[in-house]
Amino acid sequence: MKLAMIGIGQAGGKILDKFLEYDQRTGSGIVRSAIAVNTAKADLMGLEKVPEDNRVLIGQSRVKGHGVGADNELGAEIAEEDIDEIQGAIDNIPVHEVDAFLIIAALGGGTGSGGAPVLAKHLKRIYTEPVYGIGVLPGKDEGGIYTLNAARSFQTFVNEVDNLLVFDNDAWRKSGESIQGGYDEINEEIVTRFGILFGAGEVESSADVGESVVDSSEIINTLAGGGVSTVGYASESVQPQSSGGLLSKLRGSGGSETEDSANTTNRITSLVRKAALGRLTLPCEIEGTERALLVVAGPTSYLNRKGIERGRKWLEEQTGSMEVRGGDYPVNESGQVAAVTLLSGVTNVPRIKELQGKAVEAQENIDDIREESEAALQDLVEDEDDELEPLF
Ligand SMILES: Nc1nc2c(ncn2[C@@H]2O[C@H](COP(=O)(O)OP(=O)(O)OP(=O)(O)O)[C@@H](O)[C@H]2O)c(=O)[nH]1
Ligand SMILES: [Mg+2]
Repeated sequence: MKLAMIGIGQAGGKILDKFLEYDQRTGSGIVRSAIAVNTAKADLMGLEKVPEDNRVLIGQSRVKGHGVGADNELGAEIAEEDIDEIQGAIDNIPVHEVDAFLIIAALGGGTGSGGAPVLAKHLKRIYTEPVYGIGVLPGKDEGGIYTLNAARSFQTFVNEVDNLLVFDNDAWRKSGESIQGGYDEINEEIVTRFGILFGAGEVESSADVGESVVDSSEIINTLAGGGVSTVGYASESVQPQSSGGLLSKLRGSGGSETEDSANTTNRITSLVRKAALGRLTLPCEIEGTERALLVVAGPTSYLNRKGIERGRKWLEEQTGSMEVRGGDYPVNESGQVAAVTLLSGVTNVPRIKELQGKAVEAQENIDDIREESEAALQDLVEDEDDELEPLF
């Protein structure tokens, strides 16, 4: 499906940049438009793929292009004050050609955390297209303010969007790596998962003969109803399909019958299990999921219908959901078969509960620290009063 993507804050912008790179590399055609919004000028200048005209600096009169320093209340205020500047950039994109908006932000900082919910609310008021969010949670070691920001932003953001797709940095942390290198890899993981998911609805019907190609409306219906979503992924290397070449002649027609065997069926079933039971973008219990979508991507000859149907049924059993859709995403030039499982409306997410508990703690600590420092200041002033006469 075609998306108007808006990255807000530093992480939001970087992930947006990666989506553009992915789109150019794979020809997936999911990014119809890309807009980056930030209070920090340097972050906007550091982007590589987002067109310069689509980079919007907000809050200049308040923070002079230096960011909001993890103050997400200020981030939200600035986004509200400068919403017309953001809308100005959106006015230049062909909204009638997009299937949905996708707002990308990290929830632990200030600009994205505060601004993303404000922007979602604004877009919902103006447009009829669905508005989705990708929200990135901070690592557990990042400290109280990030936790508090993320918990507050999460609560607001999830209510403003049609669906919040969550990625938890904490579950994807790799030890012994520089933060920068780490984020680069993490962003690649984010883009691969969501790229295949949204790319599935973008196959030109004449290009490939998928037997049950996923349509944009199936993605939209799976996300409809709101709540929080998580995505699973697993892939396996295969021989790319050389259409009409010698290899495909030897194998047969290169059509969907070629690899059709118990073997292919089993391979796909295993891949689906690996995707759903492996590391999800937001780890959670898959039982209790409201709706799900299974996408199997790769060369047509490997997209075995029986395997996909078995995988879909298995997902139905595991999630207990009556609404599990499934289909294929033919990518003949690919050297991989991949299964992507979108679990929408998940309910049992320990990380979110923990985040909210920690945030309440952090909130209380911050209040205590404030009260203590007010009292300390009072003491200080009073002590001085005892010994010194004021000058005036
Ligand atoms: N996945 C991912 N997370 C990132 C990246 N950069 C920063 N983060 C996370 O994002 C959070 C900070 O959000 P940023 O996007 O840097 O903050 P911001 O929205 O620019 O807000 P301010 O800098 O406070 O104005 C932290 O929790 C980091 O873990 C990135 O490239 N990828
Ligand atoms: Mg920043």
